[in-house]
Amino acid sequence: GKEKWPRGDEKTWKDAIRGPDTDTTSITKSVVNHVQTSLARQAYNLDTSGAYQAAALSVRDNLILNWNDTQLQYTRKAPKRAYYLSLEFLMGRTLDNAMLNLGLKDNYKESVDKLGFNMEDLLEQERDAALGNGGLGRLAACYLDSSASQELPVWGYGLRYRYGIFQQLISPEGQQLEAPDPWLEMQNPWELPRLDVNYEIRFYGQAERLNDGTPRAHWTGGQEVLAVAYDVMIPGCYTKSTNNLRLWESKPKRGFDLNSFNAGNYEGAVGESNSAFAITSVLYPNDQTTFGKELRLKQQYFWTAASLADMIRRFKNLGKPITDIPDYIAIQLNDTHPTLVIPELMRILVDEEDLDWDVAWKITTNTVFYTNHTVLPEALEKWPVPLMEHLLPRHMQIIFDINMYALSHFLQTVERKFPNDRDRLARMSLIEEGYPQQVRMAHLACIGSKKVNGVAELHSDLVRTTILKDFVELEGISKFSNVTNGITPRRWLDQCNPELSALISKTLKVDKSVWLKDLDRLEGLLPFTEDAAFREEWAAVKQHNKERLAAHVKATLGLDINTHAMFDVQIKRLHEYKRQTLNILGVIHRYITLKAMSPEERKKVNPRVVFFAGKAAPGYYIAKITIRLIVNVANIINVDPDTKDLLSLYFLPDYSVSLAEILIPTSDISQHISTAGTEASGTSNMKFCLNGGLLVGTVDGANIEIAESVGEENVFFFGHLTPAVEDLRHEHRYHPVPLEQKCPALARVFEKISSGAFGDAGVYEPLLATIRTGDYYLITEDFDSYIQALAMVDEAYLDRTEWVKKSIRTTARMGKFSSDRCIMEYADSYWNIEPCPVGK
Ligand code: NBY
Repeated sequence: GKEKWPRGDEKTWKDAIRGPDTDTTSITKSVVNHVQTSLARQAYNLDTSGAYQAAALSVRDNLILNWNDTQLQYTRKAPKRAYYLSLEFLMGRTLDNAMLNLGLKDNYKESVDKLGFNMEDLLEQERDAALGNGGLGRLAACYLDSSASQELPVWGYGLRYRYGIFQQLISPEGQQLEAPDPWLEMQNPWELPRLDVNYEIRFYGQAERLNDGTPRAHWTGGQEVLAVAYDVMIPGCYTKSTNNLRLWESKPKRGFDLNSFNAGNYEGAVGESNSAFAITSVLYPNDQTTFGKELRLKQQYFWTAASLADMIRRFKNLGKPITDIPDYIAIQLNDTHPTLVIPELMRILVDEEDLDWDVAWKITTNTVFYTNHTVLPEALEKWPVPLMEHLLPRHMQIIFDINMYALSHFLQTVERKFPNDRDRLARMSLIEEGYPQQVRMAHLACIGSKKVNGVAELHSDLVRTTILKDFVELEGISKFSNVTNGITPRRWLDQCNPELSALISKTLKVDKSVWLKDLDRLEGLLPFTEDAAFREEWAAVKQHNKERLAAHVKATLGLDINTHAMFDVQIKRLHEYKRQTLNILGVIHRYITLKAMSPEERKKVNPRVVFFAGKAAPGYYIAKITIRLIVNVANIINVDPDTKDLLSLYFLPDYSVSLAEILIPTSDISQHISTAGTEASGTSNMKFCLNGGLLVGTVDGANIEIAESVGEENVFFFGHLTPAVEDLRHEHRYHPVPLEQKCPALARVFEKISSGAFGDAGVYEPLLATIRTGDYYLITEDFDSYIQALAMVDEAYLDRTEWVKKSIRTTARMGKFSSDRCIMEYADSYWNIEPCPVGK
């Protein structure tokens, strides 16, 4: 119906209401207005940082107007909404992305230009929002971009860490040093504090069952802290739809504890408030390992409780019966980190809404969905029962009750079907026996969810046949499915590789506003593989991107890079399962081989520049040694006159989303070489291929599906397959063969390292020892075939025409890996939500 104006004269309001700034003149006015008022600065002494701030505030105004319209539309239409719960959102920078999604980058560029600034310089002023570790956090960011672009009513919920992932420094000896990332030190124009949106969150205290014939309990006492909302606008691409990412900040419920203060206990009073601030102070920097720290569990509960309270408050505004929750809310768990929403929702429904246990359980299990991102045993979350009992006494009771009631039907069936199958019962329990007992979060997430998915076909199969096998037998296979990961082509092609984006639009004769949202259209490039002029343009773009990176490295590190070499890139978190070691050992092998060649032979060698970047978890000793080895090998080979023009090596410090945006478009080849069965999906593999880089990879994760899409002839596969891995590990353990016998080529590499060629050999010994004994990640098993695969890359690169064709075909066939496809799969087959476009 017609809107009612709250007060005053409708015409006065309408005349005064401002629309977005969409032409260069009004954009310029808005930027200058922000210089004068928001920044309180004079135009004549404006520096680049100020110009960035003013441009960002102007773009933000446009986002806010769209955000308001979108949220109003959601309130009016009351569609079912989905909430993406992730402890990590690795957003990177915002300004460029926002201008592109608004379709206003050219206008802003022109405006900034006329004001005497360079847009590229402005963009460089922005700090990355690095509230994540790696793939899991970046996936969440891509999914937000796609949700808004597809006009879906999806909000993200996370934490507003005062410090993001640590800044990585590399000492001259190759040591990784960690420094804090105070990303909020400068004003952050991309968040809106919502001090009025806040919830009280309880910890500790006592939980007492009422024992009045209901399952209710009272949870009282303990400590309460306040969760305060900060909203981040998420613009869709070429649409008004602008979604919300709500991040929670913790603070004390009342600044000081007046009692202790008056009693003269000033420190104690401040201490209490410090512990409240501590909850959202820092992102835990571990990927793939859990540490069982109390503060981490506090973060998880603080965030899930605040997010759920917020969802339920919004739901209650609809005036629907509480049992309708699954018709209006879908909650997606990004890994097990938010699993506490399951007992928290049960607590609200049972203790506060007074529902029967079974009714509450039905609501919960029709609302929650769980995505698993790993099958590595050390990465599966477990929390000690005593810790959980202490911090969250009521939730611990509920988890014990879920274990009893939810599993009981099945346990009886199991008992009948497999009498005395005690092992099975013990395997499936939410509680792992031991000292102490532990809560298995993946089991809780699984039985509390409507559907469970893995992130690539192979990984989803492994979830079904290994870690959750018993639950597949319990609940049927249809609950367990797959959504192969994807990436947003906005950031990972249009934004990071504008030249390629322009070439694609020109060639397809289709505006990017079309193909960026319908990525299968890239197939239209296929006929042009036979067009020599097009191939030249394609190759020229890659060359320019190499030069852009070289300029960046020169400016930041003072190093000169040979841009006429093949660029070979491995960028990801440092981890033994990702096998950066295999890569660096391969580089040393290449160096030894080159050194042994005559100058004549060397002339036939194709020059190669190898790039590494990535952070190691601060406590990950072996990964840090790997960095040391890479840096010290680089120090030797980059100055060896015999080889430096043919092989050079760089470890680029402080890997980030922004660095990835510069590196990915340069690559001829990139490495995704995990031990088969260990990399759930991988997503940078998709980014490289979308930008016309080819892969060297193992038959693992999404590499497999990429090869299916782009053609196996365009991927350099090597190594053992997943089914062989267990047997090989068994062999290593029980029938060890000396390295010299097993893999002579690798033995020579080890000798070189041990000879002190790369500095004190003792430093590397713990790393080499893991390979010599045990070799859990099968370096020795895959080394020879890895070297062969690299030789095939060299050979293929000699035929440059054919190589460029491969590159074009690869990009052309990457449509499947748009995160738009993923998000529509979640919307249709999981959440059951529909687009809710603005103004319709
Ligand atoms: O998730 C990654 C997977 O390794 C990768 O294969 C996949 O493509 C990507 C997206 O699905 N997992 C990942 O990044 N995990 C973490 O960063 C992570 C962070 C924290 C914890 C565990 C894992 N933790 O327990 O604290």
